[in-house]
Amino acid sequence: MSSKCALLTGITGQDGSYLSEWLLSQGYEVHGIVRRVALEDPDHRLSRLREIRSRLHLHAASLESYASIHRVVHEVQPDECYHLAAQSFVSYSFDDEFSTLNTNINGTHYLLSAVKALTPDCRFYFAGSSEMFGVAETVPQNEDTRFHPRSSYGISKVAGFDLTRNYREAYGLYAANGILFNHESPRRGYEFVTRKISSAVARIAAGKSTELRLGNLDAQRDWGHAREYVQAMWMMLQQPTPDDYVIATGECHSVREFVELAFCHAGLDYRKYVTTDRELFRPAEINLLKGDAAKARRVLGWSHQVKFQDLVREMVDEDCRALGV
Ligand code: G4F
Repeated sequence: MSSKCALLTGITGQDGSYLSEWLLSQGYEVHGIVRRVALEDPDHRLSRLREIRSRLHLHAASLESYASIHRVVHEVQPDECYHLAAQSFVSYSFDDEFSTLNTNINGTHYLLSAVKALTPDCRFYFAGSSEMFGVAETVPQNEDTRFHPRSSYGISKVAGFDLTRNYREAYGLYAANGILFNHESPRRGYEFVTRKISSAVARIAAGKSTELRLGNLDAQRDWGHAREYVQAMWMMLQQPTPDDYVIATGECHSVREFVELAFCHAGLDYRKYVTTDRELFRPAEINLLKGDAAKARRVLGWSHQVKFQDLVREMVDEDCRALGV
């Protein structure tokens, strides 16, 4: 067992909560940066951390303030830093490009800069994304595929990726980039399509709703289980040298397939309930993302175990259970 100390941004989110559980199970002291409002409204904003809250050290700070990030890094003196926080909803990034770019790029820059100044031996993980590939030239995408992002969110992630690699190359920081494809779970936020679907299925099955409005049903994504993906983040920081890794299942499915399976699992025919709404289509869509995680398999020994069908069923079951269906 280790007695290392880890600092997480985005600890209240899906990935942050699973990663915290994993790190605690490995004997880490786990610290997280949260917004002050989260500490004032713990029932709502810290709900994913409910079971482990008493074992965590939470620090109020803002990724928009270098001074506050500097203060927390100075206090915590982490051995490992996992930078997960971001404005991560792609659709929203079309509504407010400025805040997405400012928060995501500056937040990464501030954290890297504070780690370099205060704890240069700290190992740093950046949560890159398959959204960086955008309209990719090749399928599947791996670490050598050129980036062509299609949203300010994707652009901000490319900038974070480049900053992280630059701190590795220029200052010798142990800094690794994960290029994670979509990863879901019952803890996924309701704004993302998988949880929007699973929660709607539960509401319809419970008789509380009769309709689900969606955008592009033909988009295809490579969906894995978040619990497994956070372990890959940790594995990246346990290697002798820092590097960048694609984490994916290598399978892709359309939104329509997700919908069909989710409704079918609850004994419902999706065609009776699902309508498409042009308003929910994105100004620039990514039609197909499929990852090649061969390098992660070879170097990290990581591979996904949870199958697409099981992921969909778990999400629907959890949402139905919460409504007593
Ligand atoms: O669930 P989504 O919103 O996820 P998206 O845009 O692929 O991004 C997610 O995964 C990335 C890779 O890991 C992350 F970097 C990012 O932060 C986020 O976690 O949309 C998936 C697909 C899109 O093609 C979208 O157009 O579903 C399509 N879609 C169709 N109808 C919808 C809807 N998406 C949402 N959110 N809501 C809809 O009604």
